[in-house]
Amino acid sequence: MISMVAATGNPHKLEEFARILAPLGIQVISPRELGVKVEVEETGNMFAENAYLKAKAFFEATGKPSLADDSGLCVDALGGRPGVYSARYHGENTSYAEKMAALVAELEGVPEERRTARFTCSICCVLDKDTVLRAEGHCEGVIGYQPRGTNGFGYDPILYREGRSMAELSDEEKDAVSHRGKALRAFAQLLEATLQSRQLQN
Ligand code: ITT
Repeated sequence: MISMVAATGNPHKLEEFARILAPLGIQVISPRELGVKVEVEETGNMFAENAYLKAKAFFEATGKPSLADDSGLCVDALGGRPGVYSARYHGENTSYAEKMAALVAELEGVPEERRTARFTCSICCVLDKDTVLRAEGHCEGVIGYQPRGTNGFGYDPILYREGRSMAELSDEEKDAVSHRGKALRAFAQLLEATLQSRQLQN
């Protein structure tokens, strides 16, 4: 078991990290457990850039391997918006009910076949001062006409796949198809290969 700091202030991401990574032999430690509070300005305009900024900041604050996630919802009919600005879409302090209503309003009149969208998750791990590992995952769907479901978080109720919103899936069902599930499983493989090749070198 290797442990890493979850470089996030989002409790839902923390929960998903723990749920997905524990069976893969990676234990996540919350910043709160370590008593650290790190504010990171997300100045990048790409998911990977912001994930790196967060992982680096937590690594510098704790000296421990740090694992960050930058994610968002990219809507094709909006040229990929809100994308990296998903958390700030329609104002930083608006509720997700308001953000989803604004999104549905922006897509008024757009037919189902052009409502395609995806969640993207970019994972970045600063393992030590010389090693940065990255992975990405996507989850394809369509923007519905109204939010549905109470599981998950954020934009889950508005992204539909096969007639069900992401918020209507159980935790296990979400993790099996989600952007975060895919990115974290790819990351776990990369980490294992990295640690194995180090052992061979020593
Ligand atoms: P940290 O930066 O502290 O990790 P954050 O919530 O600010 O937390 P981001 O900047 O990466 O995270 O913003 C992610 C946005 O994408 C935010 O609006 C989320 O609600 C949304 N999002 C990400 N993953 C999601 C998921 O699995 N389901 C629904 N919405 C998701």
